[in-house]
Amino acid sequence: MALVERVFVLFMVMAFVHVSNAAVYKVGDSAGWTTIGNVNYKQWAAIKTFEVGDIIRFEYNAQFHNVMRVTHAMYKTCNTSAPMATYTTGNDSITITTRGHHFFFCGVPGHCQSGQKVDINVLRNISSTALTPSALVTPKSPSAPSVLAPSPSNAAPPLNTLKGGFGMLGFAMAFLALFASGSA
Ligand SMILES: [Cu+2]
Repeated sequence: MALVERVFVLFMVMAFVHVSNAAVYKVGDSAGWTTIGNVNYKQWAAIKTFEVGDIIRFEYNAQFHNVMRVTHAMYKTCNTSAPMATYTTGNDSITITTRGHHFFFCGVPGHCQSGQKVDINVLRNISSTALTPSALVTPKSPSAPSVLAPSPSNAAPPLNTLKGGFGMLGFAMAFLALFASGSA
């Protein structure tokens, strides 16, 4: 029961954090937006879970690079003839406002072809990100501290106990609802 309760509380906390925190992602991390070092922007984007509201920041030397937002067809062929938007400041923050793919590349000749292109994909199914297997597996450790015996790693015992109480109340009500519907 304590385990289920912990998973429930963890899930609630994750769900809360999930909707309230817009993230800022610097494209290429420390390397930035460049053709130097063969930064794998596809790999960079693949390990991130982008959300609507997130900010994508392109940092680069504006003498040598720029940022163009383009269609999928233009992205695939590195076609710079008709970008949907062009950014040239060297420090461009773009807020993602819709789900789906957002294609960007550098419009300087040859740069897109050499890999300076990135696809920011905001998944259309929100629940797929909240229900990652790791979130359900992590609390199964046998050394997980009990709510009744807070360990030093338990940073806020009163809050934890309070949340545990709410979780217990929720389960009690769910059980009562099940019982009531079953006997009707
Ligand atoms: Cu470039």
